[in-house]
Amino acid sequence: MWCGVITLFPQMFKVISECGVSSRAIKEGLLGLATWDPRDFTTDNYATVDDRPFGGGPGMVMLATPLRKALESAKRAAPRKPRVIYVSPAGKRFDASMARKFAMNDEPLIFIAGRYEGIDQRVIEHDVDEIISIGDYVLSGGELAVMVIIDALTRWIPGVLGHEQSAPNDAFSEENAGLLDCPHYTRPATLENQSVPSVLLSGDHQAIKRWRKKQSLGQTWLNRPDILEKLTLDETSQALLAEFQQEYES
Ligand code: 9WO
Repeated sequence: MWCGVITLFPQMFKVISECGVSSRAIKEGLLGLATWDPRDFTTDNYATVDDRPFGGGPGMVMLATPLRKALESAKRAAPRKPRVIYVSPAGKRFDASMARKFAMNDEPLIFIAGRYEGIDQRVIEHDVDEIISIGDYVLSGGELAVMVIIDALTRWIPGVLGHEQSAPNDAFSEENAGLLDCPHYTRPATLENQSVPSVLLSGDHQAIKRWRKKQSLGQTWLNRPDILEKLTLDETSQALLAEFQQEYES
């Protein structure tokens, strides 16, 4: 999987290139990550990347030409024809299925992270293939949204996570039928008289699997009923949820 990012703050991407799962994926050659700074593609003495908006109004707009030159350079570096993605609150909402699709398709991606009030609309209309949002709020720049997307899709790249099943067991994964994750515990078994559910210490893998599914159903019912409403539960899951609800309400 290869990702390029057009950004005025390439140093921000050290967070994913030097830390955590994405850093290991890069080291293992499972993820390629490179950044292009539009400032490096300016020709004036001030390295100008923005200008006042036509029609007036507050703030500045990112100039198209440095963006396009940076984008052309990134496209030349991509292993194959890339998909160009602009991140904005106006985009299609990013979710686990999109993350999985990007990772499984292995299509090179080039992200454009905007700053100021945004980028010249002609770049969006003529150079961008897809607009993606990570939520209904405005950040100070697109970089954090790009990092969220890259981190989430990296977990789906085959071989990245130690236990091949980890990503499918993530919350919102299809294998978990889009349910929230179950609670997790680790040593010590007793912590300031707070214990671990005994089933997790039993060694009974069937009972543990049943408990985890029941907890995922219950946590989704409690915290994200909107997700549960969209799901069609089989009889086993319906019975497990009823059992959780009965215990919760007793
Ligand atoms: C801001 C905005 C606000 C409401 C509706 C649409 C919008 N688009 C943008 C926009 O493109 N802003 C630029 C990129 C400039 C300001 C920083 N940018 C940004 C992207 N802030 N927040 C995002 C973002 C990206 C993805 N998901 C959520 C927020």
